[in-house]
Amino acid sequence: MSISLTRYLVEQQRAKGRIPSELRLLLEVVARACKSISHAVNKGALGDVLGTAGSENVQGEVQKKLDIIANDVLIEANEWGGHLAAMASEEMDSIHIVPNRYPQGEYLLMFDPLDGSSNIDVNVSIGTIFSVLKKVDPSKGVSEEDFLQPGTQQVAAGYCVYGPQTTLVLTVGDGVSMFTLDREQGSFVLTQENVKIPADTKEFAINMSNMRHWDEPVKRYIDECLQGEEGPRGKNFNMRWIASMVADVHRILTRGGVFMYPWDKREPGKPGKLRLMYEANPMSWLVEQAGGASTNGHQRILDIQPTQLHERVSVILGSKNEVERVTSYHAKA
Ligand code: P6P
Repeated sequence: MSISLTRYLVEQQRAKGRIPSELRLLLEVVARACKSISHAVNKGALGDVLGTAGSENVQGEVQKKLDIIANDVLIEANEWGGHLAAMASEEMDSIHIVPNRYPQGEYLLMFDPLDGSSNIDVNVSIGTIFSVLKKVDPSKGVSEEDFLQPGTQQVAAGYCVYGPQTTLVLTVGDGVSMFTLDREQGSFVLTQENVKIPADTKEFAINMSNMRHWDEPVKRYIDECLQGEEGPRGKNFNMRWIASMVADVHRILTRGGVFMYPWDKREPGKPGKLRLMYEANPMSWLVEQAGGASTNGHQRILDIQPTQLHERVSVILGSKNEVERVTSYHAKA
């Protein structure tokens, strides 16, 4: 008998006491928003959703129409429920405080509404990434400072990948579960529980075109992989790079691997390309909950104390033994 997301969350709340009803409501609202985003994404050229919106986001990136559609869907879906105090998004410069006409809750929701948007127009998997924190002091008004908590403070994290299947992947601190959208029922159905990433792998994911810009530890690691079984690793490696973090991480949660978007010399003042609060932190918690590891080359990503809402970070995550190897090369450098 299939278990719906709703039933799974009720059991997490009732049987395991892991999530209060307000958090359960939040997660169900986010899942419904992801269903709406999936519907818009699947329209493609049949809907007025492809191409650019003629604007830029806080990162200075050209916004796609679907970036804005997805952002609006998540804002509108979450404003009225009374479970949230505020939201933060890759697509918005500052936090969005729940308007006074609605009750405010104690949760903070951060998201990248549509990650991998360079893949939208070419029909390659993209996704929504989200992370949930609690307000530091419930008695005070919410501000941007409330969001600046390390990833270890997350109470829920997940993503929804819009690919051949639409799959929601979630953790509330009790392992990682996957839910596939049953379009006939219109509901997410539990399709995998207790996801585990193998500690070893033969597959790495990195944008090889940046090789000349990498730091020495990353060059050493990738060079050893490329030497294959004649080299120090004694085995051949395969490479994948989808340029949608959600799709690359989903592959790693499904069959192992290591994903790297390291610091490079192109913009030395930036610690990396990916954002800490709504990309690296949720993905790092999911990966750790599945037995993997995630560092910035020097420390556990979840331990990083954020100083800015949109700060970036270098990311090395996936199969534990590979992440520890890359991190050890940084320590020796
Ligand atoms: P590049 C998508 O824009 C993204 O933020 C991640 O999803 C992805 O892993 C990365 O950037 C791709 O970057 O430089 O390879 O296009």
